Amino acid sequence: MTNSSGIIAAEPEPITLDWTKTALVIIDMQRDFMEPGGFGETLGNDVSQLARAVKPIASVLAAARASGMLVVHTREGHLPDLSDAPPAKVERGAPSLRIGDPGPMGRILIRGEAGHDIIPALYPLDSEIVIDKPGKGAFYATELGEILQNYGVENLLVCGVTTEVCVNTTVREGNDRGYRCVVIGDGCASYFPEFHEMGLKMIKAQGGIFGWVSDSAAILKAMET
Ligand code: C5J
Repeated sequence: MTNSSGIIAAEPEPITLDWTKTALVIIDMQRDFMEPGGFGETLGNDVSQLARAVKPIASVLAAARASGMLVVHTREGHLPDLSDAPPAKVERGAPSLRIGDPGPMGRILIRGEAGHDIIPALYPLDSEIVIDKPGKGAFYATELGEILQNYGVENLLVCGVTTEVCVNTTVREGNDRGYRCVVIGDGCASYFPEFHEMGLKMIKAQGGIFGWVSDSAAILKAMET
């Protein structure tokens, strides 16, 4: 282990990461998912379920900023003309408002609208990377892979919402691209607590088939040392 690395208590087993080759990836902590009146609520979800992830993420984000770790924020959303929103995504289900419809925080899940923005508690610094993604995975139709390659990143600390949708999809994409993905379990949340639980289990099962699962306290401890 070098001075720039740390051992993280994780499941299925501890993992040593070189911090200089690690990025913190915060998935979709947007008002559209976190607050009443946004995309998440239009689908019939109880958005208060997601609030529990904010403090753990804020603590790791503060440590990452203090240490100079690369920080990446993602936002799910679409262009105002919906040219990057497949009809199959827009038309499905029976939401109270559809993607692109006007809502209390602007047009639902549209880039540039208030609801599309990241919540104030986790707002990106100007120096941090913000990836706008049209899909659930952060690698699909974005520049994320190229940016991580340019920075020499090999490991991802992943957190955000929701556990079983955009966090899981991104971890699966990252795993297939060769990244060691360590999910910060208490820094993730779902509208469905049972999906959160199973979403984490799916990642760490079978010897860590998609990655590792840790928590904010363990990450902070490893970063201190
Ligand atoms: C969803 C996401 N749940 N960020 N998006 O539609 O997980």
